[in-house]
Amino acid sequence: MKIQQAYNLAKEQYSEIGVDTDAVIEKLSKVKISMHCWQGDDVGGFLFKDTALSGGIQTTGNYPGKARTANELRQDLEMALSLIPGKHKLNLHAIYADTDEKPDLNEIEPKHFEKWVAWAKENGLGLDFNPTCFSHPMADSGFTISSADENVRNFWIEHCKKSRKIAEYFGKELGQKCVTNFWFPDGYKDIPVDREAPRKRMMTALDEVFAEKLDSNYTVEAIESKVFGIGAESYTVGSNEFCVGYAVSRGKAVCLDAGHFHPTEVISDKIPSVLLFTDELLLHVSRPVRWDSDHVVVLDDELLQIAQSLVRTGLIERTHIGLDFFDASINRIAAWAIGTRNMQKALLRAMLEPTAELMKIELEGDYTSRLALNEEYKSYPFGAVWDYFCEKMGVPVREDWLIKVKDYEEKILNKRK
Ligand code: RNT
Ligand code: ZN
Repeated sequence: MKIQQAYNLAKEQYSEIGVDTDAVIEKLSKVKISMHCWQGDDVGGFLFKDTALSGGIQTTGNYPGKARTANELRQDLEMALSLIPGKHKLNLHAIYADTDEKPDLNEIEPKHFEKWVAWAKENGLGLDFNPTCFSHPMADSGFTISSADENVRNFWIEHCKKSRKIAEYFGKELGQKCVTNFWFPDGYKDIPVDREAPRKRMMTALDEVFAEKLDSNYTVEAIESKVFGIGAESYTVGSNEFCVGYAVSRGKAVCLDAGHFHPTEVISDKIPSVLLFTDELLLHVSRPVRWDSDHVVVLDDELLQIAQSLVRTGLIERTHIGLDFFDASINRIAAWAIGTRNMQKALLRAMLEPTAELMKIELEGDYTSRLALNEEYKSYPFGAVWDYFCEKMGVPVREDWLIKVKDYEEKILNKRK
């Protein structure tokens, strides 16, 4: 009752600035977030049990209860999804194949992912996909698809080709586009002599990967840039310029990861530029703290600005919102719930803004009003709308979700020894 009353007051207040909260709620309920499976087990996967995480990314922490099998991961995902309003997508990496066979990465096939598809159908979820070009002996040199060694290069080309088939299978089975993200950790720890050759090799290799045309009703393919990784501090083959150039010239999408740029560069400002030159965009919403640390997404200024860039001019229609963080120092289900709910909260706040009015003021050059109003709108009662949205969607309101996570931790996670 209190939630309804608070909502009614908020609705009235927003209507005074021309915002229809019911319409906003309807719109928000349709936005799918692609939740990344790898928060559930610290980017381990199930194909190679004893391989360390490589590729210049790191999880730190040893919080108890990490999922050890695909069944456990699905159980945890169901728990997390029950705390998040709406129907979403799950983003799988190739190493999460769920099979008794032991295929290497260049041998994976749709059949190794059948259980995921069945589960996605049962739960009304979409699936996205990623080839896993790290945590494998063939990536030990620090190079994969751009390696100077033809054997290594071909292994990864084959893995990427196989991954495309799996993505197409997901798209067809689930009747919605599967977004496939191609990220390669390739780079040098120290200063290279030749900065061009690895990029040429990556370009040629990608052209081979993408040679077969796939039905765009079922898949969209993105390539993700990066500025540096641990152990590849001096040079990254798939730089921003490389990836944007490749995507624009080949009709692919770019994946912008919030942690893959210099610390004062923000992706909220890149979204509208990139989408002038590509049809679609993929985001890896993450939170870099001093480096690409992949902290859990919080409701900070940059998250709000990302949401504003998507909502204000309708770019959300051409953007796939994925999450990319992995924190092993806290309850992993809580991490999913916090990050995903925050992404939704940011979108809600952006949707609750009288954008047309603000744009008019800006065009008229009244920057005093622009600043004044933007600041005043920050304290409008968005929380009341969020609470009402959660209640309406049948998920816990406010911090009530935490009780459920604690309970699950005690009953399920703490028993995983
Ligand atoms: C690494 C990239 C990449 C990975 C995932 C696991 O820096 O952000 O997206 O985090 O593929
Ligand atoms: Zn990423």
